[in-house]
Amino acid sequence: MARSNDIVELEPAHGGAGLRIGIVMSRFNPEVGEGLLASCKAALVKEGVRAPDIHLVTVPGALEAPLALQKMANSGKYDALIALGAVVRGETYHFEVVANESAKGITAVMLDTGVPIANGILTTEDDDQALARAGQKGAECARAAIEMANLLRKLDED
Ligand code: INI
Repeated sequence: MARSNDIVELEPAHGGAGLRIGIVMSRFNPEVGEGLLASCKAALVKEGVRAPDIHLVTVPGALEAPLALQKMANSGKYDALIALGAVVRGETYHFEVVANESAKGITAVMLDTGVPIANGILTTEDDDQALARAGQKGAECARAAIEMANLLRKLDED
């Protein structure tokens, strides 16, 4: 726990046992979404989250993710949430709008509700880039969600 004589550090905790995790996945890029979901789910279970404690909802696109996340955060049922999806520049003339507004919305929900949200909405130039990143990003979000849920619990206890 102690890093040195004069400061006290709360160590990151990576165990997921007992945590309830909500996932909101955009269906806009189904192949990328499924890749993100598979790696995310595998990493959550590997860290000890029980499958029945992982709840998935899907939304049409990344712009709808913040509202679903807000509803889930306000329900009080989840220790952390995860947003999954992709915004691909080659597929939209309003790439910046979708990418920026979805990220802004997700951050706003997290700060307004106090429920951690791992943002796994990829922003890429094309589908190939998104598919290549999906495996890593899904697992990264799972680990970030668990770590932040555990951190908030520790800070509550502190
Ligand atoms: N939604 C995405 O999740 N990814 C995209 O790449 C995308 N593009 O390309 O436009 C996208 N658009 C849909 C948007 O999220 C909303 O669903 C739509 O505007 C209706 O509100």
